[in-house]
Amino acid sequence: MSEPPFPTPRTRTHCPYCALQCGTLLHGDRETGVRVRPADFPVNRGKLCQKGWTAPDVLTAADRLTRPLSRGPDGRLTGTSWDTALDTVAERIRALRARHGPDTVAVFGGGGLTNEKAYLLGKFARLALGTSQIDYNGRFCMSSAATAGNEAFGVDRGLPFPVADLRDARTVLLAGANVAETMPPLLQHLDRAELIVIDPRRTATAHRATLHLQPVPGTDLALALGLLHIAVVDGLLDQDYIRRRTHGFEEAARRAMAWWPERVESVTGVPARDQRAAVRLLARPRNAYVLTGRGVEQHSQGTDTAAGFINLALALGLPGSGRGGYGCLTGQGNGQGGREHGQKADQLPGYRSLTDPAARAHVAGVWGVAPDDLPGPGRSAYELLDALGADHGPRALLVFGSNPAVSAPHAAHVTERLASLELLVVADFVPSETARMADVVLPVTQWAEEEGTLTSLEGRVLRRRAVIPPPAQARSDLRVLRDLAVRLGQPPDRYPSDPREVFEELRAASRGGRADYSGITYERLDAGECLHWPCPDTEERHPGTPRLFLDRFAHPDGKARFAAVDHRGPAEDISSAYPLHGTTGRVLAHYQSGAQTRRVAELSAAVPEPFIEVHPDTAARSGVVDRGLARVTSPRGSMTARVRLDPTMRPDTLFAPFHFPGDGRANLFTHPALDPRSGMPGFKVSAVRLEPVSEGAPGGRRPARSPTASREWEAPPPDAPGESPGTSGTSASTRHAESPLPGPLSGLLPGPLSGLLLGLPPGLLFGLPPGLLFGLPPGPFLGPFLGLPPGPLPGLPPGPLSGLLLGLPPGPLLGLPPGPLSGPLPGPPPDPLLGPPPGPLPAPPSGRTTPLPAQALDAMPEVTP
Ligand SMILES: Nc1nc2c(c(=O)[nH]1)N[C@H]1C(S)=C(S)[C@@H](COP(=O)(O)OP(=O)(O)OC[C@H]3O[C@@H](n4cnc5c(=O)[nH]c(N)nc54)[C@H](O)[C@@H]3O)O[C@H]1N2
Ligand SMILES: Nc1nc2c(c(=O)[nH]1)N[C@H]1C(S)=C(S)[C@@H](COP(=O)(O)OP(=O)(O)OC[C@H]3O[C@@H](n4cnc5c(=O)[nH]c(N)nc54)[C@H](O)[C@@H]3O)O[C@H]1N2
Ligand code: SF4
Ligand SMILES: [Mo]
Repeated sequence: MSEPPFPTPRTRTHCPYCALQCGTLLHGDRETGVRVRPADFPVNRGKLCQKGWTAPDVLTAADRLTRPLSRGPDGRLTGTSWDTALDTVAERIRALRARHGPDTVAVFGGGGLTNEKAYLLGKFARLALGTSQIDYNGRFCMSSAATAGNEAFGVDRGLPFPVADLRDARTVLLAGANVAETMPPLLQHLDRAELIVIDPRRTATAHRATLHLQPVPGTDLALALGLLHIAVVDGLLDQDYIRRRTHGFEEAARRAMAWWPERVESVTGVPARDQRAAVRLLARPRNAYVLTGRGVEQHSQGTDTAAGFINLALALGLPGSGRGGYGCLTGQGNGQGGREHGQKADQLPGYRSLTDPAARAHVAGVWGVAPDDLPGPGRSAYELLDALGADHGPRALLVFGSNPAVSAPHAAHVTERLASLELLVVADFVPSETARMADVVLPVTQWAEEEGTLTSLEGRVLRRRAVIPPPAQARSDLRVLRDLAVRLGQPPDRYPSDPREVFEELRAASRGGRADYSGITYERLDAGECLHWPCPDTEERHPGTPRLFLDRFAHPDGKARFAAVDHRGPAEDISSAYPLHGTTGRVLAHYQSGAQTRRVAELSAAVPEPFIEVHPDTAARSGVVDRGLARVTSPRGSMTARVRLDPTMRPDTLFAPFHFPGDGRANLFTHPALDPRSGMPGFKVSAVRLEPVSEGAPGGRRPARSPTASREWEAPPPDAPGESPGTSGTSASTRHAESPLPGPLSGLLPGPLSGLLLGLPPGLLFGLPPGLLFGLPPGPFLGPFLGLPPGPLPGLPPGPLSGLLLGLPPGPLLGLPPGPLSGPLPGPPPDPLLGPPPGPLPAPPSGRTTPLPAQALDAMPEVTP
């Protein structure tokens, strides 16, 4: 790999975090620190969110991994040399394989890896390890929408149109997406449209909406069916489009006929009049977009739910019309490219299927092996984690780019499975909770220290560029894979460690596949070309495909497919023992498992600890108080965190972010029930109860130790002498599990919003005694209504409940700016609707100076190494 320029002028690259991949300009060096500016890139147009601004802080995290670590016979992780670390890993892999066969070694990848890394990881697993056991965290993220998209359109590209097209939308339906916190710069493209937001919580995004539908978690499919029902009955279909461009409408519509608005209201709690209003807003302009996020997808019926929303979009004639469409908001930095190049259990590069003989032959040809040398499909992510250390499951796991000890569902079980492994290897740049459990930890380079490509949520391939050299001992993931492969007897030239060389190979491997990158080169990208896949290598330079489906869908007959779906509800319903719906998601300040953002002072100060967001009445009924410690318990386990009261919450629902470790892990209560077709876990709904925890109680003050914990994590001093761990290995029993990080429950107040609300008796807000709303057992809200004809409903219809919530005037409480919860954008918020930031802007992070005016940005020379 060519040396990155050092010190550099300004280097044009992209934010390391989410799939929006905001354009940034970096400059600086290791001594003075890296500074970031937003670039005038089409998706972010000169804006960054709080995470983007502070991303350089992770480069210099105090506990950055700077040398390989290996667990010695005493159970401690200590510094070692690369040779020793890699020799140890290779030797133990060989020994395990000799005893148990190739599938005993598993690989877990991530949607944050560059295209080059994701590609090489898949190749490494299939050839160097010969294992079928590879999957990645995108299974937790994109798999349901991807499955639904492939079935409907014949191809899955999150947004089949550029983000900037949204500016011309008149209506945008955001189903289960909180973009104001998860992709704030995207809001700039939505400020002209009327927004419909479907979310059980009144999020910062819902605040901006013309219409907020606030369903019971896990009932979105019923809602989607209901919206289709209304479109049919009210004559709002695009009949001509349905006839010309689709198949399967009749069957889909037949099922929707059973979902009349009042029945939908009884199941979802969304008033019939709001359902009608939503369809009218969507159908009226014929320039509307239906976008789904994790809120509707992360369910055990997530694929069908995404399909339900695609059905609605098709019925209104939107996808491929050039003036509207359907899209899924892909999440991770390379969530799109990460699902195309072969780190998924059933997949080969170019979005090819591992079971398709022609695909196997093509990729085997590029790799110089026989098709039969490629293993078949393996387990999906949770199934893989669940099988670790079990009788027929893998005994070794290599993790690249994920922190499943925090982010996987049923986390206590997953942690136990990780602890039962004979060999756990984690490549990371920070000591994540998963890395702390490893036998060998490999320190790798970060975004601003490496070259590569990522594919953003709009299918555009982007260049990541190095601005500073990595710490002396850190190696790129590509180099690590190559070094390991060679030790496992592979020819070195099969594993190039130069990203450009890997990309050249990826081009060939993807040629002719659904995600065809063969016409894309580093040269074209570096020249500033805007290239969306598919971009085949044609004689005349192919311009890429910003908009898919304009003439035809990707099925052989060119037509889209309606899906025949029906609502079945979540895997687990509420009961008297677990009377609340527990849902999970994100806050602006933190990213995913928090491994990176919890290490950034500004972000950590914004949201220092986990919390449980709940309606004041629900809190009162549960005996918990604002800022008090409470426990959320499901049949799987409990998380502990402080309570935040929020009168806009559904009283039957609580919310917890999943960004925190230890006892504050929301995933201690989540359900591992998987969508049968995508393997997506139902992160977004579990049956739970809420209870107070006394401050002195075990687990009350600090996160409880995991049962397998044996030792504290002890970061070896960076210059500690290397210590040979030997190759005898450590038995699983001496490996420690995740050790507590400082601070999750350190007694800091959860934030200004709850403080503001504190002290208001619940009655004041709603003028109703809690009993009136809650005295009823949870049953009548759901089951009994299914299948009832429209008309007077027995028991208490949920209408009034949701009506009350939705009908609340946006008074002082609802009108509160989302800032305190979500953290302000640097600079004025993009829309006055959001209100001014709550106070002075947080101090800029160490490496950042005052943003430059836009003209200064234009003047910055671009560096293309
Ligand atoms: N700040 C921040 N931004 C991120 C990330 C991050 O970790 N932090 N991660 C990135 C990644 S990988 C992803 S996948 C995206 C995710 O982006 P989003 O999908 O926007 O994020 P979530 O907060 O997981 O879920 C969105 C909303 O779903 C709602 N929800 C919960 N249950 C239900 C339900 O049953 N039905 C409906 N309709 N809604 C429900 C939640 O209340 C939440 O507001 O964000 C990306 N951007
Ligand atoms: N309860 C609940 N759980 C959830 C979700 C939810 O909404 N609710 N959302 C799910 C979703 S959508 C997602 S995407 C997952 C994400 O959850 P995780 O897979 O845990 O994602 P991260 O926290 O981003 O973990 C990435 C890890 O890899 C490291 N890393 C980053 N880049 C690289 C790289 O290039 N190379 C290497 N070797 N390491 C790298 C980071 O430092 C970090 O430790 O969480 C899922 N879990
Ligand atoms: S929205 Fe924030 S996290 Fe996502 S790419 Fe932009 S700056 Fe980064
Ligand atoms: Mo995600």
